Amino acid sequence: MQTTENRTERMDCSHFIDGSYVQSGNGKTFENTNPATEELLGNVAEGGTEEVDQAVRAARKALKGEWGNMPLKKRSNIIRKIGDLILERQDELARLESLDTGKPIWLSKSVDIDRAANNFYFFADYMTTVGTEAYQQDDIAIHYAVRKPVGVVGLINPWNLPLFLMTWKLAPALAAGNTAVMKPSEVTPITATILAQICKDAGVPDGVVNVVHGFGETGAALTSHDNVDAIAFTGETVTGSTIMKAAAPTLKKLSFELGGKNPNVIFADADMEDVIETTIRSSFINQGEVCLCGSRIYVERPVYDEFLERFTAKTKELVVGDPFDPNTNVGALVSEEHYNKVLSYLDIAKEENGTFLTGGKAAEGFDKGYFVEPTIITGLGKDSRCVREEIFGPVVTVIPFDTEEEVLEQVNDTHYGLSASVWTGNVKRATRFSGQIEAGIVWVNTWFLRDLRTPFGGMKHSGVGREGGAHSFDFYSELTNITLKM
Ligand code: NAD
Ligand code: 6OD
Repeated sequence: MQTTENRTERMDCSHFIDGSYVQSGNGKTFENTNPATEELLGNVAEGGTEEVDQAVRAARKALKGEWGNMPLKKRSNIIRKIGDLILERQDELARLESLDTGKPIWLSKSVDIDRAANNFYFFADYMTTVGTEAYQQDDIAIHYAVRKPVGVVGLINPWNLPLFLMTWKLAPALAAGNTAVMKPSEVTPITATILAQICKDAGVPDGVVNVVHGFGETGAALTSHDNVDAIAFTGETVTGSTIMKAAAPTLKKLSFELGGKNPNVIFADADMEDVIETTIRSSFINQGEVCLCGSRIYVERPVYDEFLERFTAKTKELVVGDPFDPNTNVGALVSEEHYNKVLSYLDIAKEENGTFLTGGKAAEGFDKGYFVEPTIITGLGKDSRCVREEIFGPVVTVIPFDTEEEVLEQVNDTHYGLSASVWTGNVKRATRFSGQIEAGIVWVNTWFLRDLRTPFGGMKHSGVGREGGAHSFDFYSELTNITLKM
């Protein structure tokens, strides 16, 4: 592969416990590789129950210390400062995020790192405005609620948007006064390691923010730990189910953002220019590794041919390549394991007699790295595995429809319920149709347009609870209702 700059940089990752970087007690590490070059990026400390326990003890102690008693304004200023320091280090963080994930550098910079900073800015402001409830009961009593942190929270995250998603949990957790133990994905450990130091540099006291690296077993040590009060998890649906079982004996508070198989529904009266431009993004951005990507595309029959022709032409223009080349649209998939999973679905589509309008194979011209061509498949029925299962790669299926009723049935015929996009110029239909979709998020004539105050999350097998604004804040808070008899 041609590269645009020297990327032989190495970054070893240690745990961060009680304000210091530490190795595992038994010295265990694992290797982290660059998915675009297959070169070693560094060694990562592999934590077990011992390191998780140390981090939880540090977090518990820190709750009772300065952090637990810090005036609101001071805590808000520290949280804002974390956002500032992220932006100060934006180029470095973007570079490391792209090395670790394989995503294009322009995307890391403009979306991942920018949003990571904004997560802190948003909650630094939000925490200074939020109130609680109070009720006057005639002349009998006043009831009012007092907000407290939940305590020690475990934050477990996936590899697709590593810093973006970790900060989406850490920012509200800190804003609500909690202390945290973060468990980043073993596939992308780098930026969380740096985030811990950034928090310290911003003035977060030792023990408030901790990182323990490792695989699923490390996460499991956190979910079953009896001194952890809540777990916020983003990842696969089956992992969510395992965590729910593991957390049951200690009755932890749980928030889950899980998998999706999101539909895009395109009616004939939609603005086709806008549809094509946005559908290219919603299909292939971040190599299709965004939980909100619209991987099932339904198109009303009168515009089916036009859509396919224009969408195929635009997809063929996408450049698959070096994440550090500014012209790259689609980088490398995150790991060999994930690459093999995505390729296995392309084999399934062939067995199911799908027609490939683009792609259908690993991208050519790369001796190393996990590159897959953006792939459009038609001719698959509603029971096809490629239409029903989450592939989480640059692969979409396109299916025509004739009536609103018929497409609604297909849209909702899934265990998933994360998001959907509806494209129509008819406001009445937009309102009627979007209200009937079984998903936590529906975008009309757009995709992934975010306002951090809105409820974010999935229904059915796509999640438990909502994040965003008041929803995050409530998850990371406990309320005590106090009744004052008059
Ligand atoms: P994953 O479930 O395999 O891993 C996620 C995290 O959980 C990792 O840190 C992993 O080490 C940890 N983990 C694994 N087993 C565990 C266990 N038994 N106990 C505790 N922790 C455990 O997911 P992934 O492959 O890293 O990420 C891709 C998935 O994430 C996709 O399904 C995608 O849809 C989903 N996702 C959802 C959202 C959302 O907002 N709904 C956002 C991003 C990604
Ligand atoms: O925008 C967000 O807040 C969010 N959590 C996005 C998740 C994207 C999943 O890949």
